[in-house]
Amino acid sequence: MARDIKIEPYDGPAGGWGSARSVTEILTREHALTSGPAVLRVQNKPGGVACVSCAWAKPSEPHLFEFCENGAKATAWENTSLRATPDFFAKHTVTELLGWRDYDLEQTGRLTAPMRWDPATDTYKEVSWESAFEEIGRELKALKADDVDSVVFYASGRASNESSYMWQLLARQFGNNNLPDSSNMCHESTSVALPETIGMPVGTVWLEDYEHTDCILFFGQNVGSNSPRMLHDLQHCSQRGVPIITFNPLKERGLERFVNPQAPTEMLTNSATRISSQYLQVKTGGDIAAIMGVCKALIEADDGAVATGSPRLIDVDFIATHTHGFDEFADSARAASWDTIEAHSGLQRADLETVAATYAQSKAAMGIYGMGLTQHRAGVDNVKMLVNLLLLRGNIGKKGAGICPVRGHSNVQGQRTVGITEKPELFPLDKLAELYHFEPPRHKGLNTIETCEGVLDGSVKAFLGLGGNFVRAVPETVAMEEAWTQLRLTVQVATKLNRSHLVHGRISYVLPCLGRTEEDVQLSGVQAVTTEDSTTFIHASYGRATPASPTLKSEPAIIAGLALASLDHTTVPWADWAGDYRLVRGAIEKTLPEQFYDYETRMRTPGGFPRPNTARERKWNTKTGRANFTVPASFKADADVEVHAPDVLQLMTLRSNDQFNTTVYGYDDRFRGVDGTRHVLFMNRADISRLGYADGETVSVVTAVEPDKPRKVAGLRIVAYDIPQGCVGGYYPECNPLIPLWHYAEESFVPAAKAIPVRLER
Ligand SMILES: Nc1nc2c(c(=O)[nH]1)N[C@H]1C(S)=C(S)[C@@H](COP(=O)(O)OP(=O)(O)OC[C@H]3O[C@@H](n4cnc5c(=O)[nH]c(N)nc54)[C@H](O)[C@@H]3O)O[C@H]1N2
Ligand SMILES: Nc1nc2c(c(=O)[nH]1)N[C@H]1C(S)=C(S)[C@@H](COP(=O)(O)OP(=O)(O)OC[C@H]3O[C@@H](n4cnc5c(=O)[nH]c(N)nc54)[C@H](O)[C@@H]3O)O[C@H]1N2
Ligand SMILES: [Mo]
Repeated sequence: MARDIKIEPYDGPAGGWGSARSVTEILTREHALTSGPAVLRVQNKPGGVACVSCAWAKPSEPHLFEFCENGAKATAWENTSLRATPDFFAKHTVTELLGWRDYDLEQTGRLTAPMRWDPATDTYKEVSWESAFEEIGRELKALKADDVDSVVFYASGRASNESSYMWQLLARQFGNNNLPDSSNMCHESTSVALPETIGMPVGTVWLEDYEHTDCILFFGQNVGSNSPRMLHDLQHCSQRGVPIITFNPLKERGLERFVNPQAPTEMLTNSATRISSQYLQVKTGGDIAAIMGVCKALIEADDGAVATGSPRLIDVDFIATHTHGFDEFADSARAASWDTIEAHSGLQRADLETVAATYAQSKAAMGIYGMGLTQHRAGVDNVKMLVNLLLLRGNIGKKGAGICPVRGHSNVQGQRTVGITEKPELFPLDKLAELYHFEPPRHKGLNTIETCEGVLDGSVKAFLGLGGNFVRAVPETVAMEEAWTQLRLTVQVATKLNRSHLVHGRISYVLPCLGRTEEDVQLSGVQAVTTEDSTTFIHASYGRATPASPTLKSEPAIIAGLALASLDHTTVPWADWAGDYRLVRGAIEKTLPEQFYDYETRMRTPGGFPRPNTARERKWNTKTGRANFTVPASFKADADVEVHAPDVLQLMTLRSNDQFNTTVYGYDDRFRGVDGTRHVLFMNRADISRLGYADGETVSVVTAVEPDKPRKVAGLRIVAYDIPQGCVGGYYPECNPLIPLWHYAEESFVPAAKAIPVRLER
């Protein structure tokens, strides 16, 4: 469907009538007007479906409609009545489909039958489940005999705890820890930074803390598009007069103002609530400097208080009792020059001092963040720097305070909890040995970057994906796609067709599965699954919709089929588990009793049950036994790859309001005023004229490092935008060909998707 391109500033709020209209539009387009609303009524409610979109908390006392515009889109996307049947695949060769846009591929609808790529006709052809399992099993056995580490078991963060537990066990019984997951491209910087500093890999904020906080520091997360239900919590805070201080290069509408589409008076009077009280358009990669500025202002004001005998501005008791490394950190803040801070952050000293003054008056502050902090070369230091700021005033382990990483996929956090990790030390392998009588592999597995490297150098020979769209989500698209076709085996468990199914290996299967919104009936009856949200609460989810096709299998059934076909000796009752997920939960409970005791009962608690969280209790599982202040290696998150040339700009790759990761729902990024295209480059007016371009002109963007390796995206239209000078923005995944594979966060291996040095070309 060709659409006119319209680019004009959007002056409406987040939410409001625009959001209500958008929900109706997608239900209509997906032909889901009959099935969609029934699911939406129970979405995120006790006894209902946990939304398949973001991981934001599900309250124990839900709103009448506990879903947002984008949650509704995700539901409609899954409950579409469109179908990609074997007939469809008979009519289109894979080579032809490779020319289609991401949007058009998924718009073909739900996959209905297991399929194998047929080299003779270059099409996907329907096969029986039995023959699929049989051949995949045979291949996996052969690969194992050759090199057990040549097979990768990727998981995208949507799969339930039950599927994920089975998936990790499949990999480990196969013989490796090659369990990369979408988290490797996402919040892995959090999972590295928080254990070192506060001794927990996850955030410490619970939903109830939003009722008690009196200061919010908000970094690099686009709440209006990516976790819109959180706007309700922010709105309540704002209405209570809580300052919300935002650091973001872009003025994201959801962080400016919001009309609750579920509040009739707000809708009728169009009365929006302001969200941010202070908005700082930090340069991309400038957060370490910005936070250092706030810390410096606070510490120096506190030094002044000491000198005059006034009340202290930092929490001296907390620092003395609970932390380590304060003196060194404080000295580094005192030594930092305002010139450097201003240059790297792009912010003014006076504004950062205002932030410090507001923060100094608060009793319970929280730090919230997303990909704007994690997806940088120094993504780990970014997160650690936010911890420093919170520790200065004792804001961890206090009601209304804490650190709140906003997770991405709806169960990405739960997957890690139940064992999807390439780091063997993070999971009780001894327990697995004891429960299932096998020797689990103890050597480190491959993460996402290492998997890509392995595909490029030929050491990875087979890729099994539990959901996701790996090839499209990773950096270095061109080289990756080329190498991908050399894989001996690719197996993708999926709900809809995507590019990773088309850039396939020599033997290739696409195995269609039920989605979480669908009713899942197995031998023992209707099944529930569980997921963990961003605030560490775990809840049950019950699918409601009629499955898209009777041929679909559930993820647990597919994993059981793969396991039985590929493992020679296994004491795991795979088939029983697939027939009754209570048995899987029982197994999870036995593996992790402290977290999952009484699982079957507690999962029904309205709002879910929390995992134990030591940092919340001010018990520090760190090397020092305390919460650690740390000194950042550099003030700029991507300093080591900076290219100092006047025509080089820092590109951040972003999500629109009309996509879920690589799934493109449509071409309307309403809040940013872009309709009808995703091929845009947001650019500061001064940069446009300084470099001799014009608003609306079409350009190519090339990566400004390694000129011998041309990385280029053509056909981007310049959109003059309110963005700091020197920074430009484009959409993910279209801009992924520009990211070198080695451009990742050093400790966490998260691709640095938010600061890529680029140049424009005509
Ligand atoms: N509807 C919808 N919901 C989603 C998703 C989706 O695609 N669509 N994706 C899900 C997933 S997997 C994830 S991980 C999350 C992602 O949700 P976000 O964390 O919001 O991710 P992005 O859209 O990449 O946006 C990052 C934000 O950081 C800002 N930013 C960029 N660079 C910097 C920087 O250097 N510093 C600061 N302070 N800010 C910066 C950008 O302007 C943008 O507002 O959302 C989840 N929810
Ligand atoms: N440049 C750039 N790159 C990025 C990012 C960025 O901000 N910029 N963000 C990164 C982040 S945060 C993430 S999380 C990754 C996302 O990477 P992935 O998680 O790999 O990608 P998704 O787009 O979420 O995967 C979508 C596909 O999942 C399948 N699917 C949907 N629902 C189900 C289900 O219930 N079961 C199964 N089996 N399959 C299902 C569908 O076939 C769909 O096509 O991308 C990363 N890549
Ligand atoms: Mo993510």
